[in-house]
Order: sequence, then C-alpha cells, then structure tokens
Amino acid sequence: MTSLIPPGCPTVLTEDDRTGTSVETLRRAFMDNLFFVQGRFPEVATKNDHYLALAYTVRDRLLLRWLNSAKTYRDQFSRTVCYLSAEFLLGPHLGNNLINLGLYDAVAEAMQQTGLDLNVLLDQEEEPGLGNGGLGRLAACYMDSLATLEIPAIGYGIRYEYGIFDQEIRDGWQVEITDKWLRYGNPWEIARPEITLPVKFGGSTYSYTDDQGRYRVVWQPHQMVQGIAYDTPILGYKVNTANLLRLWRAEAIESFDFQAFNTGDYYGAVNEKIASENITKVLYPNDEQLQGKELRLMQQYFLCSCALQDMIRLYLQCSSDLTRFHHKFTVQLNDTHPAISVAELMRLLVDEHLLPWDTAWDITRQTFAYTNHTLLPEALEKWPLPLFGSLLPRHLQIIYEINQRFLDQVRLAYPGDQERLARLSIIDESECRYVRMANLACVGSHAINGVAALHSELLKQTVLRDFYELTPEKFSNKTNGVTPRRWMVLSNPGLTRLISNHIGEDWIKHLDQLRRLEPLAEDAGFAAEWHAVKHKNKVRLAEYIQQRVGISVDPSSIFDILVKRIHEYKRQHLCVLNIITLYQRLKDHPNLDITPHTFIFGGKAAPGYYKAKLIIKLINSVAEVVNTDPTVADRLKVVFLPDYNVTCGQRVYPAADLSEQISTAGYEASGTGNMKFALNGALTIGTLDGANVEIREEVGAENFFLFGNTVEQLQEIWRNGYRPWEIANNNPMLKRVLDLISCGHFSHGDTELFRPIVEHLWQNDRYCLLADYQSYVDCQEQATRLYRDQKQWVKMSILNVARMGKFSSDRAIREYCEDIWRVQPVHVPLADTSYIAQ
Ligand code: GPV
Repeated sequence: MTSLIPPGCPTVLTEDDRTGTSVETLRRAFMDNLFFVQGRFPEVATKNDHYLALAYTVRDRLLLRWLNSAKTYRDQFSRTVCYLSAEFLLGPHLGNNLINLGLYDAVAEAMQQTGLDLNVLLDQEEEPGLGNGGLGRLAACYMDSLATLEIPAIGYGIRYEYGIFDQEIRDGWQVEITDKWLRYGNPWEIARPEITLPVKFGGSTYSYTDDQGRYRVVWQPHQMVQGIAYDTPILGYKVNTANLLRLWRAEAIESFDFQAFNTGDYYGAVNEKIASENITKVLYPNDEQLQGKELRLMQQYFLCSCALQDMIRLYLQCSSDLTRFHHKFTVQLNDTHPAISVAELMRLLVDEHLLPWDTAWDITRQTFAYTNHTLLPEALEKWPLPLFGSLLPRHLQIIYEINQRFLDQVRLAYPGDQERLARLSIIDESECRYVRMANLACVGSHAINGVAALHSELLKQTVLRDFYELTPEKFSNKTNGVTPRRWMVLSNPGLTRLISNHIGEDWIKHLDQLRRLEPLAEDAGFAAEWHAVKHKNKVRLAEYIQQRVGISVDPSSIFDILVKRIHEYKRQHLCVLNIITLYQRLKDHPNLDITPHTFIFGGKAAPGYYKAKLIIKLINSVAEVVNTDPTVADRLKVVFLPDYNVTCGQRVYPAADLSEQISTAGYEASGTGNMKFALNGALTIGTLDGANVEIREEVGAENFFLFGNTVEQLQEIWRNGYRPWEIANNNPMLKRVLDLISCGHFSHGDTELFRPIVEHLWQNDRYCLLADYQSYVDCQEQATRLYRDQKQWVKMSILNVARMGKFSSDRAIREYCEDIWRVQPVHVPLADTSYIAQ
C-alpha cells in the first residue's frame, strides 16, 4: 500500500476514510459516499452519483487542509491578501484538486478498481462559469498561485445563480442559454448561513451631533438585503495551504418585510423577497463594455459591503483596535468593479466604528491597491450621479468629501490648472454628471498597476496620465501569468510527462526550470517524442470536433487557433480575411500546393453586441462555403467550436500549432490565452500588443511570427488621417476579398447581411484591420511554409516552452507580494487530526 501523504506530514495522520490517501482507502471512501451521501447502491447509481461521490471523497481531503490553514492563520493573526473581484472563472474543480492533492493517479486507480473511468466522472462536472473571460480567469489563476505559494488569502466574489450563458450556434448565429450550473448541487462549496451580513440600499441620510459632540451621519435605507457566505476551499499544489474563496448570495431579510406581511400584503412581501434575490441572480455577460444598469451597481456594492464587513468582523475577533486594520488586510481591487469599496470602508470606519475621518482615510488608502485591465474608453466605469445618489446616498456624500479634500491637494500641486483639476476629479462634470470609478480607485489606493509592460506604460501616457504625474510612486507593472497546474499538468498530461521525464518535476512550481529543456531542442529523439505528444493531442481535439460539430479535420494539417471573447479589437475578422484570401488563391489556382490548414475559432459575444454576433455569423458562413467547396478539397477547414469555456480551453491549448494573438496594437491590455498556448508548445502569430511583446522577448524574435503596425506607427497613421478605402483600392487581393463578402458569396447571395462589417472596414476601420492586412497575410504564409519543415517547427516549439517560465502566475503573485502587498508565506503543517475523532 503506497502512502501519498505529502512529505513532511507528521505520522499521526492515520489512514482514516476521510483523510487517507491510499488507493484502498479512496475506493472505500468513495463507496461510502455513494451509499451515505448520494443514497445509491451501485446497480442504480448514475454517472452524476459517481461524480458526486468522488467529489465528496476529494472534498474531505481538502477540508482537512483547509481547517489546518484556517487554524494556523487565526492562531498567528496572519497578514492576509483579500482579492476582490466581481468574477472568478474557476473552471472545473475535480481534476484540479486531484492534481494539487497529488492524488490523480491514485484516484484513477481506485475508480478503475470500482469499474469506473475517471475521465467519464471528470466530464460530469458542470464548470462554475462565474466570469466573462481573461479578467475572471486571472482571478482564478491568482487564487491557485496564492495557495501554492502559501500566502494567506481570501477571494471575495459573488455567487451568481446563473454564470456566463451557454452558447449554442443555430444557423450560424449565437444563441444564449441560461447557465444553470447549480442544478445538480455544488459539492465544492459549504454554505455558511450563520455568516450573514446586512446590506443597505437607497433611502436618505440625516446628521446630528451626538452627546460626545461628534458629528454623526445616519443612513436610513429604503431597502435592506442580507449577504450569505458560500465558501470554497482553494488548495495549493502539493502544500497544505487551502485558502478561502468566499462568494456571497443575496437574500431577503425575513424580519424586514414582516410589516407588510402583518398588514396583509403577502404578495408585496414576496415581491420584496424576489427583488432582493435578484441581486445575485446573474452574471452580466458584457466583457469590457459598460452597461450602466442599476442592478449591476447593486451587485458591485453588495459584494464590497459583504467583503469589508466580513474583514472587519474577522479582525474584531482578534483585536479591537481598528486603526491597524491595514496591517492585517491588504485588498486588491480587480479592475474598478469593486472600487466602491473605497467609499464603503470609509463609511464603515467613520459612521459605524466612529473613527475620525483622517484616521479612516489613512487606513483606507493603505488598505487598497488597484489593477487596471483595459485602456478601452468604453469600458471605463462611470455612474450617472442621479442613479448613484439614489442607490447609495451616503456613499455619494463620502465621495464628495474625498473629492473635495483630494482636489484641495491637487490645487496646491498645480495652482490655477483648472483643466487638470477637472480631469482628476472623481466627479465628471461634463454634460451629464458621473462618478468616475477609476478616479475613485486611484485616489483611494496606495498602488496602481497595469497587467503587461506595454499596457502599464500606455496607462501612464493615456487614461491615468494625470494620476501618474501627480503620484508616480504609486504606479507599477505586474505582467499577468497563468497557473501551470491547470494549464499544463491537468490539461496536457502527455507533455507534462515528457518534460518531467527529462528535467524532473520542479518546473511545476518553479516554471523557470523549463529552461533546462533548451539543450533538448537539438535532440532528435526528444523532438520526435515532442511531435508525437502534440499529434496525439491534435487527434483528441479532432475527435472532439467531429463529435461536437460534425466536421472532420486532418490532424496532420496545421491547427491554427483563435479562441477568446469576440471583440472588434481582438480582430477575429482579420483572421477571416486571411482565410478568404487563401480560399481565393485556391479558386484562382486549384492545384496550388498549400499547407493543409485547419482554422479553429471559439468565443462568446456579449448578447447585446451586434457586431460581435455578426462576426460569429461571418465565421460560420465562411466555414460553410470553404468546408464544402470541392475546389478546396479538404485543404482548408474552418471550425467554430460552440460554447468556448475553461473546459474547452483545456482541450484546445494542448492541440494548437499556431496561436492567433492579432489584436490591434495598444488595445489588448495583456492577454493570457497567448501564454497558455505558448506554454503548450504553440508558436504565436501576433502583433506587438499586451504581453505578446514580452513573450516575444522571452522566446526570441526568431521563434515568434510578428506582424502589423506598432502602437507608435498606428498613432502616426491616425495623425496623418487614416484612409482605409485607399488601402483597399490599392490592394487588389484585399479588394477582391472584401468584395467577395459583399456580393453575398458567403451569405447565399444576401448582399446586406455582412454590410455593417465590410462597410465599417472601408470607411472607418477603427481597429486598423486594413492597415495590418498585408503584413498579416505575408506572416501567415511565412508561418505555414515553415510548418512544412517539421524539424525546425518542433525545435521552435520546444524553445518556446523552455522560455515561458516568466509567465507563471506564481511569478506574478510573488511580485504582487513583494511590491504591493508586503505579505509573507505562512507554512501550514498538517497538524494532529486526532481531534476529528474525539
Ligand atoms: I476591463 N479583461 C477582461 O477579460 N474583461 C474586462 O472586463 C476587462 C479586461 C482582460 C483584458 O482584456 C486582457 O487583456 C487581460 O489579459 C485580462 O483582462 C486580465 O488582465
């Protein structure tokens, strides 16, 4: 019997059914849960029963570590990072927890002995899609790294009843289906009905002077709800640290509508309940696009109020001196979605805990740090004053006070500079008046960061320029990273095994160690194995494509993949222009010897973003024609994978040859898919945008397919007056491609369907597709030609992986810990568990 207890564990840990890790114990525990948790005997148990029985078996092992972590932190009053985010795009838990527990193989064996296939059980899990895209996934990678690095941390978020919608494709169009992810229960969370906190909305305020002569403000709300905590343990990789992800669900306060009930207004009382529960009903599916809905502001405030009240509650359990709050907690604001926290902490400290304003303001500023994730002006959050004031009247007063004091300081620094004052003000006074959340976040934080080197520089030059000039010391860059546990070990076991066979397993925690693969890039035997692993992954994806969308693709063709949210700035339609160019060439020269090419797309469009939905329709329409045109004869295939999500990403990244990172330079803050692809051995075709710049620096320019205008060149183009129609008229192939779309070739003769896309390209082309078109097509050709030299390609693939160490989220989190959070690891021993039996 092999014990899989992590090294260094005290031997008091005995092999009981809740904590034991041998194959035999796991098998017994699983059967026990199938009987006594699921209430099933084997003959009638469903796949879902099996999945849940296994999930509970794994959860027991997590809880042991979680309780030990919680106890350690409490005993030591450990400094704790709080990551506040409206989104946590976790992806499925089971596989990841098995990897981090080091129990994957043992559980696979235990399941096999029970006559079950672990892969089938893994497929049962409905992923928690509590995020839109990169921003939410980053939060999830950071939770993994925080635990792996043994940093005490709490993730605070919202437990949306419906996560990001499921995408179906009907007649080439996106259709949104509600994501009922909680339908069959969620074994990974523990409800904490005793952790319930009140949250107020609306109403008015009044002030008075109390008997000790203090000025006091009372907020009399119009509505009150309660937040209920749901806790999910987040385990680190092969450590005992399991941190807390605490998500809040909104519920009506029973006593609040008692009045209505007594007066006979039963339906009024029930309506009140429904309204309260609506707050956490659904994730807003807009990525980088402001919607300005009242319910969204309610969600944001609800999250912040619950999180901050919870921190204060935890703090007061160990100390009554709130003036040291920022020594215990450091809070990271994931974009401006939780920026209302700045005003809420002030309110809690001043109004409820009676601290003087200046003391509270010192604590507040030392508590918060702000990460910006976009330069897109339409994504910068601002709330109309009437809406804001009617929902959060007290916070508006507090913001006015913060702003007044702040602007007084600005006046001292820049006497007479009224325009600068207007730009820095938290209140936008132009036309309609707004609260600017980025300004609130900047004023209320001691640190501000962008998410890639280029992005952080552009932040300082553009959207946050005035703040940079005022307080340059607050600014820094923290280039994003991804967790190699989910994005390699779990999703690409073939490559993981090959790498570990040659350099050991250290790289999983110290990704820089991948450098040791460099010498192997010249090793023919290793290269052959590398190629075989990639090919196997491609075969798997080809099977999945066949089964999902009924298209057969050739695993020997180049797998050229573009998966991410659909956005004009990400330029999925630039990729389409290249596909049509290749198609046109084949029509012109049917015997042209081209590299067999499979284009794979995936991604969701915001339901109200018409252009993005039309891009999906365009991809599917081009696919329909190209995939069936006999002239093409299977040399080109176009696939749109429906419902791209974390689970799908885990299949896709390991199978990619070429990674499409083709956003307009200056628009993609960082990108993180770019990192997942390269880590899994894909070569990148990309612009000098976001983290592409740093990826190219690391892997070497000779191992990266670069195209397109730089930020500076684009600025120059716009300065001189950008005239896309001239580019199209001077480029015969480009013109033919645009005309082929316009004439209805891909739309059964409909010349109107794609007009909004093509017309915009001709006339305005905000994202400069035409300016980058020729460079992209040339670069594509160079890449596909090089793909024919498999020896060279594989070598470049190995070198890419060997040099991706920088892009581990462990590195990113270490930088946050040192430069912003000033927090140290706390080792969690697996203590005596005998109290469990007592
Ligand atoms: I703001 N991002 C996102 O996914 N949703 C948003 O609402 C906003 C930003 C993304 C950026 O687009 C990516 O470039 C970046 O890599 C990611 O946030 C994480 O920083």
